[in-house]
Amino acid sequence: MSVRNAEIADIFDRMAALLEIQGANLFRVRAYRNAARTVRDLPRSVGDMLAEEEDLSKLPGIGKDLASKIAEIVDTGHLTALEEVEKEVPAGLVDLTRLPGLGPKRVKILHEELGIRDLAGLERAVRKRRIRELAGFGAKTEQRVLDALSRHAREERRTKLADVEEIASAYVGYLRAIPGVMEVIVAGSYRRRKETVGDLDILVTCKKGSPVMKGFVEYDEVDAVISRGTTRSTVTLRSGLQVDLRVVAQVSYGAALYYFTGSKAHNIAVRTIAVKKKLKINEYGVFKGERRVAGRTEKEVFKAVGLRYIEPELRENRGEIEAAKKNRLPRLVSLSEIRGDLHAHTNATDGHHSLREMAEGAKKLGYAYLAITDHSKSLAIAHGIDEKRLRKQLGAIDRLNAQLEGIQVLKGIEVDILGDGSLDLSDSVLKQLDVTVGAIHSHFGLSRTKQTERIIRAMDNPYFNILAHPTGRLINQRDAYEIDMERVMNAALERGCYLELNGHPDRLDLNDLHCRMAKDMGLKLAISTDAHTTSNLEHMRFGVDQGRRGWLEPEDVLNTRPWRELKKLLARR
Ligand code: DGT
Ligand code: CA
Ligand code: CA
Repeated sequence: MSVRNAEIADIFDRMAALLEIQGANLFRVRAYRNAARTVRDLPRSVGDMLAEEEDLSKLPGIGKDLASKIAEIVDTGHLTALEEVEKEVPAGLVDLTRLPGLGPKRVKILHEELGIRDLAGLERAVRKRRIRELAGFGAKTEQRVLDALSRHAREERRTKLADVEEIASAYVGYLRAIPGVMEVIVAGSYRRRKETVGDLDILVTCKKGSPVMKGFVEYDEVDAVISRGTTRSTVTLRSGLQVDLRVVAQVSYGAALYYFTGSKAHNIAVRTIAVKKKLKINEYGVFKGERRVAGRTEKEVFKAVGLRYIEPELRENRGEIEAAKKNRLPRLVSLSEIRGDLHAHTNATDGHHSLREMAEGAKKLGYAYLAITDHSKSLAIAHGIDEKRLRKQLGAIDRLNAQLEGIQVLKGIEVDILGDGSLDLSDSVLKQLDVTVGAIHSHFGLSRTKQTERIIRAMDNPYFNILAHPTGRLINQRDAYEIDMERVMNAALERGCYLELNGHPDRLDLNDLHCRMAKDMGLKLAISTDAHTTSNLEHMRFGVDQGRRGWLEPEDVLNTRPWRELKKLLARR
């Protein structure tokens, strides 16, 4: 049984959280967190690296001790050190620390004062109104905890797209190797590239007598078989993800793919069109009376109902059907059109790799430019840079650019937007940059009006270019702060500023609807990765997927342009 990098990272994150609740040395806590991030971001499986006898202690943030802990997890599936800590601190408390407003210190108080051990215990305490009695908590905190708990209940069962992707590609690879199997494809929300996925819907075509169903339910990662039939089975995996498999005939492949890609709302709307044309459409094909007129390919299906082909990302019944009828579908942006990345960190702040390594990583992706945008000084936790260190970095960029070929490193910063909307660095240094990315990392709790005005004030600064991760949400982890998005976008338009679509799979911020809103308002977006490692640069594709869900065309995206054009767009009037 192979242990995935994400599982190892989760174990380290759990360890860090429990140690933190315990009040352990912060240095130790940090070490586990950093190791978790390193492992999670590795482009290769740690299991494979160990099998090839690679020295893991050479990885950033991983010493001998952590390397041997990784080896233990790969060998045994668990970590003794974690089990030791779990004897002292209830494991269920980790879930509590993930709720907004509850840090490790507060969780420790909840445990010590009220004997709470897990989410269920927390919920009971909230209902009995016992949280408000605690020193430093109050009725407002209690309400926030209650809100967080109900949100948690709703979101719990949806998994982030990037996590699902790792699981899905392994499963698909395994199914493809079963004798007699022909096509294997994942449909559903996964194919529509939705930011989170409820369950996986895999379609298979195969030769007669192929043992694909048997293979499907006997996969190593399967935890439970929910149902098993000849054409349809459902399992749950160790990760908790549910997977449906459907075996379909080759003549129905396109129709089944179309049907199970959904969305349901899209399907229902198209069925109405079919009915008007006296056609019946289902997962087996498009039928005129008893006769199948289409079904082998998706293109055929669209043609039969009189529509242009609609990309999966658009199939949400958000106007795509009318657009297809009128031949006005957007020509969606694609990854190959991205020419650079406008948000990336180095080890000068909280990134893992050097300036040169990041530049070379971007070059490998075929980019023409990469903006280095490290954190600014007030973000002390990330070792943010002040004017002096930034000037030093600018010199280093000049020297690097003189040496590198085929890639230009742009001078940038991810400058903190302070509580009052001013920027964390002086204009005299911002003036020297190619691009200023501004971001909020504090005062998340301001009112909608105050937060909106704070951001607009930041855009008033003549050197401000791009608002990074505009809502601050972390998927399944932290809600967006409140802002009036339309006002922010209008303010950006008026000032010649832009918004970012952050492609980190935990953020995907803006969401699809906000991207669409920007497009409709004529506001261009930067699709950026916010990379903290060279392999993070590859998150661009998640950003592009999200942008496609928001109907973005190449012209709507800043970084589809060569630098000489982009430069003009960034120059504020
Ligand atoms: P998810 O799993 O919640 O992220 O979202 P989906 O879209 O993958 O939904 P799922 O797994 O329930 O179903 C897969 C697809 O099957 C869905 O996108 C469209 C199709 N489908 C499911 N139920 C219905 C239905 O009642 N009517 C129609 N027309 N299509 C359906
Ligand atoms: Ca699904
Ligand atoms: Ca399903």
